[in-house]
Amino acid sequence: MQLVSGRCGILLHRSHASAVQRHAGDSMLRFPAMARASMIGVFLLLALVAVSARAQTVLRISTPAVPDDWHVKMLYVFKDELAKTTPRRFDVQVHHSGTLFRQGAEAVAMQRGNLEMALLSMQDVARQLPEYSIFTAGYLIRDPGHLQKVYGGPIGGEVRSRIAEAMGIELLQVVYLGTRQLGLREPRKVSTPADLAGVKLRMPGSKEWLFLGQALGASATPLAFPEVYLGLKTGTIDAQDNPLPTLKSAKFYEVTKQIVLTGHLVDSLQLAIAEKTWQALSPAERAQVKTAAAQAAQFNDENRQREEKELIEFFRAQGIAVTTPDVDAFRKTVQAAYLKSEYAQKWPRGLLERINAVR
Ligand code: KDO
Repeated sequence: MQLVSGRCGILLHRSHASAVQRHAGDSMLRFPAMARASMIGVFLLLALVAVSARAQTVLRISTPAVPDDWHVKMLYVFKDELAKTTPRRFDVQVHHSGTLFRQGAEAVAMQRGNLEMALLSMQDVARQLPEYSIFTAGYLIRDPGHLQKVYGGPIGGEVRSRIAEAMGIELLQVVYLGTRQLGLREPRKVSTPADLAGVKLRMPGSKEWLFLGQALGASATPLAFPEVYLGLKTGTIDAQDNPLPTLKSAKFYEVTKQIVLTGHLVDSLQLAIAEKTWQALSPAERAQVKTAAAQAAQFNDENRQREEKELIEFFRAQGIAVTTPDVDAFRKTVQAAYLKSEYAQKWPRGLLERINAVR
């Protein structure tokens, strides 16, 4: 019985299927050609949307910089540029003020696959590759032009390859941060490093930074960037060091009475991307990302250098004393401190001379 009824079932099923096919064939013939074409068009469009939505790469960029900082504005230039050249391919998300990752935690976050992009300092790099503490040394890079030539030439190429290989982080583009000067909460005569004895000089919280503060003759105190304003206001610190555009954007000038133009570090950051994210891009996409990074850097560098010239007058107009110390005395003391430090022991042989020789 079962076998018979089963056969019946199959027969019924087959005849039903052919009826369905006939019906479908008939209605396809009756369906107007225009409507069919537009249905196919809609399907293709939906498929395209689905594919492009799946292929979109999220690029979260973390920085401690505040919204008014050229670095944050620059990241929007990067985002807009990519949106123009590769529409909908990337979802660039700018996370400023250290809200996504705190200052100094970005490199490890990228290495663990928790972050795609950041603005890294060479101090961050030196924590993992001590030989590159050379790039944290005071009075090494002479000016923004020297900085561009060092990173834009063979030295920069070697550094980027080594960092990509050893850290799994690709440095896309060097960006100027500015030339670091001292900002004091109370006026003081500062001519040579000896005049900074006992001054609680805030530095970012890593030993490479603290060493620079000590080399300047001060009593270096670690403090995170977001706490500097309050530190100056309340007197938990006596001074901080940053370039003039940062004094303006982070409003440190409101709690500063004197700026001492030591010019002790021509500072920069590196717009960096996690190797895993980088390798997942096609060669054409990588070129587009690099071009967007270069345009963002140009926007940043021009604005910062212009502001560095204009801001001295602005600060004076705010009643801040802007003084020039014996820069040669600072240079000699700081350079000597680095040369006899444990850092210099680890610098790649001949690199100091090569950097100095870049003209
Ligand atoms: C700072 O904390 O003083 C510093 O200037 C250090 C830089 O390496 C960089 O992190 C910078 O802060 C931030 O981007 C804020 O400008």
